[in-house]
Amino acid sequence: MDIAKLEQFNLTYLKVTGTEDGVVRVVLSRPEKRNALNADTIEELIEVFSKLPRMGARAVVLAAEGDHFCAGLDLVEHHTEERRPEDFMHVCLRWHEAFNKMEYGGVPVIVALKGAVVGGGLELASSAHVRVADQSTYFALPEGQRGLFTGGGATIRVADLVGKARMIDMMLTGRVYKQQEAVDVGLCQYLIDGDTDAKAMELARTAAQNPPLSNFAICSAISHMQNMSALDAAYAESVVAGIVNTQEASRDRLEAFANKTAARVRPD
Ligand code: 1HE
Repeated sequence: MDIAKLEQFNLTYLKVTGTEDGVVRVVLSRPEKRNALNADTIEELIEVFSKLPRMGARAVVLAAEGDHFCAGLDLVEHHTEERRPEDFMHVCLRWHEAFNKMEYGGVPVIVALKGAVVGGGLELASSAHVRVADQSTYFALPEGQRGLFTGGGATIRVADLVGKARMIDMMLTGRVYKQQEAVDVGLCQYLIDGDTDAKAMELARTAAQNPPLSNFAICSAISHMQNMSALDAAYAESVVAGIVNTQEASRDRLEAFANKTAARVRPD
């Protein structure tokens, strides 16, 4: 991808930088407010995640400045704006737009977590394809305690990750998950001792080596198929596989396997 094109973004709450291998870093840059999501940040996420796939990004790392990944909805903005129900419904539609661009955009999004991943911050994290946590990371849905309800897709994505019963418990009681328990219930796929940013970059670079068409299918088709009946999903899978599995980019890889020069799948 052409890294220079990333300069076209005019951003206040995000920083976007590219690397030579097509991995783009998107960094939440409002640490003084614990990266709380105000309306402008959501607009910036929509802008960035709408354009990056068409700009040729091969993978994205979503990271954050400061000690906390994201404190969720900007509660102060929400309080000050005195929104009516229809106002907040429109706020939610913009959140959905941003997070759908991430989940269905066809480019792998790896999120580097730390500290609080709460409320809308967990909705944001659950829209990524891979979640990497460290020992400081904790997950919660404090909506019940705040007199709120999730509005950024948690009822779909967080329920998908942890199941309905756990999500309801998190919202009713403010239960916090962290460390190995967070992995065990499905909130993150990696728990590391070191820097989640470095691990997310490593995973993104690995994913970026797959043919873009394969990644497109992995990072959009699976999500779409989950929304379909089993019968329709099986049909859609055959159509996607028909296209992906006959692509030019897979020929060399298959030939390498056939002539025994390709790496084998080993346990370590
Ligand atoms: C904020 C926010 C925020 C911090 N909106 N400004 N989310 C929550 O219920 C989580 C609310 N936040 C917290 O519980 C804590 O701030 C943290 C555990 C994340 C971090 O604690 P700490 O001690 O490091 O920071 P702090 O002193 O609480 O906050 C530092 C500043 O960030 C302070 O601003 P300041 O101007 O007084 O310095 C805080 O006001 C500000 N800040 N979190 C606005 N969330 C689509 S519906 C989704 C519904 C939800 O997301 S509900 C969950 C909301």
